[in-house]
Amino acid sequence: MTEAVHTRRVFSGIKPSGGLTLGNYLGAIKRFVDMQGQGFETIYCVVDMHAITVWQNPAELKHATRELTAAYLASGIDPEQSILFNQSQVAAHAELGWIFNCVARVGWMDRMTQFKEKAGKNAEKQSLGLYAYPALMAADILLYHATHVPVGDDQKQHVELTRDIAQKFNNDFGVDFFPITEPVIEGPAMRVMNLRDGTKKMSKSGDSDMERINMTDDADTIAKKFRKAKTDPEPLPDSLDGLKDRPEARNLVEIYAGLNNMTAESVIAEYTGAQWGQFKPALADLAVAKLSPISARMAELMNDPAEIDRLLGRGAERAREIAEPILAKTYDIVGFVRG
Ligand code: AQP
Repeated sequence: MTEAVHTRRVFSGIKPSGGLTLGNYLGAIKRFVDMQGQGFETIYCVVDMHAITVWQNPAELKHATRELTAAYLASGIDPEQSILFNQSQVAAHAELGWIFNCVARVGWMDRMTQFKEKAGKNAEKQSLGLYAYPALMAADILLYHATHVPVGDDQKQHVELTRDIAQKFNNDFGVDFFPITEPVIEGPAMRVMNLRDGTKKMSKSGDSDMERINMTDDADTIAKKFRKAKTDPEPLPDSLDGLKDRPEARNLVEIYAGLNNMTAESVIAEYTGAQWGQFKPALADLAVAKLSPISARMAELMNDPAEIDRLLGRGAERAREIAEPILAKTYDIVGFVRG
C-alpha cells in the first residue's frame, strides 16, 4: 500500500469552560499564533462540545465561547489566515466522534489519567461524555486530517490515543486514510503549575483564584498573585539542576521563560543568586507587559459580540468545506449507505 501524503495541517482547540489562564496562554494560544505562517494550514477551535462534559450554565457558556474567541483574536490569531470556529457549528465532529467511540476500546479509556484526575473518587457520577471525551478529541483532529497538534503537556496522552484510534481504524478497514498525528509540545512552560501547589496543574476550574493567573487579571491582581505564590527559602540557583525537587521555583522560572521567549537556562543565567523579593516583581512586570495589551483588546472585542458570532459562523463554513468530504469518505469506508 502506498502511503497517503497529507497536507501539513495544524488543528487545536480550547474548552470555553471558564476564564482563561496563563497555562492556556503559554501551553496553547501563544503557540497557535506562532504556528501561523510557518508552512501549515492552521485550524483553531473553541471546543464547546467538550465544555459540556461538565455542567455549564448556558448563558455563561455563550459568554465563555465569545471570550475565548476574543482571546484568540487579541493574541494574534488572524481569522483570514487561520480557520477559527466553534465546534458545535460543525456537526461532523459529533458524527466522526460516534464512529471513534466504536473504534476506541474501553481499556484504552480506562488508562486516561485526566479522567481519573477530574473524576476523582466520584467517577460513577461523572457524565459519559467526560469519559468518552478523548474519542471526540480524536475526531476533532482527524476530521481535518491534521498532521500536527500543538498542546500543553497535559494533553499528550490524548494525542497518543488519537494516534491509536487512527491506526486501529486504518488497520480494521485496510486503508491508509487517517494520518498519524504528531503532538507538538516544545519549549518552556508546557505544564504551568498551580501557584499555591507546584505539583498540580494550573486550571481554569481550580478551587481558588489565587492559584492561577487569569488572562483578564489586572496589573495589581497579577502582582499580588505572584507575590503570594508559594516558593521556598532558597535563592535562584546557578543551573537548571538546582531546580530539581523545587517545583514551585521551577514553575516561576518556566513561566518567565515562556513569557519572554527564552529558555529556562537563560533565565537562570540572568537571575543566579536572586532572591524571590527581586524575581517575583520582575516576573509580575513581565506578565503584565505581555498580558495587559491582550486583555485590553479582548475587552474591546467583547463590546461587539455580533461581530464575534459572525466570524465564528464564517470560520465554521470554511471548516465544513474540509470536514464534510473527509466524513463522507469515512462513511463509505465504514459501509454506511448514502443516497
Ligand atoms: N497549566 C497548563 N499548562 C500548559 N498548558 C495548559 N493547557 C491547559 N492548562 C495548561 C493547554 O491549554 C489547551 C486547552 O486546554 P483546555 O482548556 O481545553 O483543557 P484543560 O487542559 O482541561 O484546561 P483546564 O484549564 O484544566 O480546564 P478545566 O479546568 O475546565 O478542565 C490544551 O492544549 C492544554 O494542554
